[in-house]
Amino acid sequence: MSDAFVAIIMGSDSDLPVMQGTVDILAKLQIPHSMKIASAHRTPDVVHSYVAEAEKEGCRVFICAAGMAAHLAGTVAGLTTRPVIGVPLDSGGGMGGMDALLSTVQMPGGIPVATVAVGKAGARNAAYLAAQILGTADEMIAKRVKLERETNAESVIEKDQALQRKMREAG
Ligand code: RP5
Repeated sequence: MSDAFVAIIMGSDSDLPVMQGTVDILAKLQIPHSMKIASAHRTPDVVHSYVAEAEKEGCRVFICAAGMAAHLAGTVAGLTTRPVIGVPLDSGGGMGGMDALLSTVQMPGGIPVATVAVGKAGARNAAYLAAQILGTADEMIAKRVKLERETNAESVIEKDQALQRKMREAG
């Protein structure tokens, strides 16, 4: 799986700050990835050609992030049989991301988009989910995902220990 990578596509550069969370986790798990700005509405031809190109180059999972009428993940899902993870974003459309959530998740039967939570948590979970998908065929990735889970659990335990100490000190 040396050429295998995860392709991250986002509708706008305004999505980048949130999607940095995806990139950070993929990097931490040592999973090769690409980033592309392409819009289902503004540059549909680019989306079409990029999906074909990415597949040819070894893309195993697509992560698609968009806000408002977020049709990017659905469009990509219609163009590939690779797993597509959709990240709905709150892009200030005045609906708190509900617009993007419904646009991403409500796919017709036969063309699935694995939709994660709106915003930051979703961006992070998209990376973890992509890693778990790749981990079914790559033992090293699976091991790194397990280790990451353990590390995250330890950090919660440490936070609780700190809280308990603080409460004891406060009497
Ligand atoms: C969507 O519209 C993008 O994914 C972005 O979340 C939103 C707003 O885009 P900009 O107007 O900031 O470029 O297509």
